[in-house]
Amino acid sequence: MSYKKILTIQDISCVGQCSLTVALPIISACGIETCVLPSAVLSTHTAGFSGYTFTDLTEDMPGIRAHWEKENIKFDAIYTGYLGSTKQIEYVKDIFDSCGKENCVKIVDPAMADGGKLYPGFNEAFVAEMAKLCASADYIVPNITEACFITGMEYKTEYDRAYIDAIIEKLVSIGAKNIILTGIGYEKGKTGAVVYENGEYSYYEHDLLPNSCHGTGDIYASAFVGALVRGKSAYNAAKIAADYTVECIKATAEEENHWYGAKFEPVLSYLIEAVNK
Ligand code: PXL
Repeated sequence: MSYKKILTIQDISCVGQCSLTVALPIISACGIETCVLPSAVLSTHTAGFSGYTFTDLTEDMPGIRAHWEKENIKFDAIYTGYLGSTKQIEYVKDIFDSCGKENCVKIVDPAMADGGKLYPGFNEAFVAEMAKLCASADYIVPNITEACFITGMEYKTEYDRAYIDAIIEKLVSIGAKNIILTGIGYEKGKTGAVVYENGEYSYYEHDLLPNSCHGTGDIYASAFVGALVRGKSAYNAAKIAADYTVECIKATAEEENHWYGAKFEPVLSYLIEAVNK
């Protein structure tokens, strides 16, 4: 097995099982050296807690990038998640341009919205910059809400294949290359991911569990990145990530009040086995 080194750029929510506290253990479990660049430090995530602290680390980013350049530190892949400011997206583009090895794979999860709404603190200017970042990535992992904000399409909770195909086409027209559109269900009780890779569509469907929990988007994206960087196709990586996320949600359902995140740790062995197959 070739040993790969990835950089992931997203916030540290000290409590809340999301972003870096999820990406670091999950990608490491996939057997990949995982380097981090925290975009911000929050006491908790912003979905359901109130009064959280937020320290923006945007201005640390150019110095960190310059130091890595001086040390000739380069990555096989770069994966971005929740970013703290519009300016930060510009700095991430500089990192894409100067910190990747040849053929570095860039994956962007435009983590900024869910359930038809932007997360607190984001606005249209942020969405516009994020759309540009998506255009410079090799793979993007939006949920349907994020895809609608990026493309300007109407957000719907009930839809058909033509609507989803139109979203994918619009994403491609703004420069997206390979797309994993998550949370797509065409039938009651089902959900799944539409995978658009090298111009071909595929769809992985699975059961929609009755309990949803916060943070599953980050778990999904991190597991997808881990499997992809371990050499799986986008479809197989999307399938592994979906099956693992389902295991996490099932594990979380065992306790009534675990609302702020998903219990991804007790089922990590499931993911490790899948990526090593
Ligand atoms: O799970 C995405 C995410 C990441 N980081 C922070 C968040 C959220 C979603 O609410 O608030 C700080």
